[in-house]
Amino acid sequence: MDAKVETNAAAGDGKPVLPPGHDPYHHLHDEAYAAPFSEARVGWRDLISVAGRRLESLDGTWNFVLDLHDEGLRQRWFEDAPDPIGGWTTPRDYDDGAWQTTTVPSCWNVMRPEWTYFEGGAWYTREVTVAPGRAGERVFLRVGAANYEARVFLNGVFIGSHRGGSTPFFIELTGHLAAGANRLQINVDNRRRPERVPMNHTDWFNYGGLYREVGLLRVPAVFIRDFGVALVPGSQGRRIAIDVTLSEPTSGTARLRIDGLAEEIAIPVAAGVGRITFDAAPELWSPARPKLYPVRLTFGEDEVADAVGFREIRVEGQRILLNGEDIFLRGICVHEDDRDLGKVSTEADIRRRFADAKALNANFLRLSHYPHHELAARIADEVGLLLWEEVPVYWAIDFANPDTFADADNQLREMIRRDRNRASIVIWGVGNENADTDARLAFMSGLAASCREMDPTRLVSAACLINREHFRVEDRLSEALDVIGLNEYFGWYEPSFDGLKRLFANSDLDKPLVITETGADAVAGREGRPGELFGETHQSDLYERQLDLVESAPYVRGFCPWILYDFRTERRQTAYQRGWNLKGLIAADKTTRKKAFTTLSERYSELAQQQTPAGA
Ligand code: GCB
Repeated sequence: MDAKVETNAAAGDGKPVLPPGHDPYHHLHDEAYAAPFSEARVGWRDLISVAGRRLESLDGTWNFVLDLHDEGLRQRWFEDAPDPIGGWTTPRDYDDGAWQTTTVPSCWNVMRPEWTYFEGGAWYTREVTVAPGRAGERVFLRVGAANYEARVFLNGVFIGSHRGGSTPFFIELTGHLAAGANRLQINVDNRRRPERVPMNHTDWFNYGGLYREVGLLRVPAVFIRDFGVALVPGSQGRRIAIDVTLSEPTSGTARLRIDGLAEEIAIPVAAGVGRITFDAAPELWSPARPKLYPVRLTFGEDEVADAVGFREIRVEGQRILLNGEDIFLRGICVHEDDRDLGKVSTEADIRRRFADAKALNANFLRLSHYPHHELAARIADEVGLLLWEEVPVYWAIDFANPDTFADADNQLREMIRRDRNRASIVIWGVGNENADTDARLAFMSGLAASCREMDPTRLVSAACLINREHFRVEDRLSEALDVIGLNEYFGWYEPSFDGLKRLFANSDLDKPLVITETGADAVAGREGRPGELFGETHQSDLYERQLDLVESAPYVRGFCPWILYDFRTERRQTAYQRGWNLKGLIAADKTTRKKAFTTLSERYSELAQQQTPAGA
């Protein structure tokens, strides 16, 4: 038990006495202990563009302990001085000097076999020494992602919290920093809860931890918080819009330079915001020619730099047009999951993902079911792949709960803010397989509206379900979408393909449809007879049948099956699966290709030949 005591010299005997009113047993009976640590919550408005900025890395070794009972919050561990145990006058229940260490970024589930299924709180502690900077400089902590809720403490004081397991957050440290060593503690809680996003039921593994990079960012007193550079929709690639948001409601002039396009463009800024459009004729970005332009933006003492591609994506009737040309999305879904690293994505892993997608002759990836590492879209920009990014509004979200909406909306806006300058991203996904209820319609239409408000340059979609009552593509949400995503598992969960024929025959769409999932489990190396479940033959045959049918429906403008690699999911426990979803075209070793990989790559090669140059 913790007794926060002070030595009261006046007491005369040198023994510690309790401060007035302090009850050392209080925390045993206080079930509202967590409430203060959900305050000071940061969100999408607090994000800062890191484009071209140098982050001082805090990755590497941290002290680490699991905290199943939230004792650290109940007993306020963070307030205790980090004295060695031998010098204590009252007992404590923690001793960060005695903990094991871990490496950030990482997931605790893959650190020790006995922690594989741990869901709860954990503490990360390290010293941070911040060298003095220029006068007026501000220092922010940036966490790339922490699943799911994070609370940050500096020098014994709670300074901010964040929820949402796959988007970055910033907390300002200026004013809390001491000269010399500072003690930084981050409490991360990955408990699944029915009212969170995702909720407690998902078909992927709930990894916990500080699993993306952590660093410090120094910026001047007034800095560029956010900026966007994109083609003006409908301008035929002839006009560019730039918008800038400063950290303060200051006025002045921001200056933009785009090498090879614009020498120096002045952007008047009033009350912290500015927006202009100007004529330009950039070479357009496409998967075939992923042209990027170096962009530099300055305001006062601050500068950001990026490499940006210009392209236009829109729908016209049942078609998807990239730079005005019809495109068929030859896709594949992918999770962030690694047998050894869990949810940690390294640059090498992302590049392998994209190299495998290119080997499939794909031009599109659905980054499911949550925002992936930001590097993914940067690399897709560079190598020429189109992306769908989505938020984990998955299955039975608590759609009637306004706080759940606030959480989902914040995650969506954080994703858009983080990635809106990436040409590769063409679709924002607002959900996956949610039942068509009134509450869900209001919730997800609200998310679609947020997408349009934040970013008028991209398409909005969601992976919908088949309407089984009318057996057709019919979902009230489609009104709010540009592209209808459809998950269907004919040939797997529903053995016959007749349903797919019926579905296509019954459906009459005025928008493009993308098959956002289909597939079958197959144990790598287990050939199986035709029709035999969990065999590679059946998986490969399913791809052939699906593509035959899909290609016959004119409004199907993309095929994005499930999934590139086998991935961990504890809800699958047959003799074949044992905690893994085996619908990958490649096994969990990320090397062994199943037969269906070749099948799809051949079919995509044929489709690519029919494609206009932009989508090739
Ligand atoms: C789905 C889900 C996806 C699952 C997949 C499956 O419809 O969207 O998250 O993993 O099916 O394998 O059943």
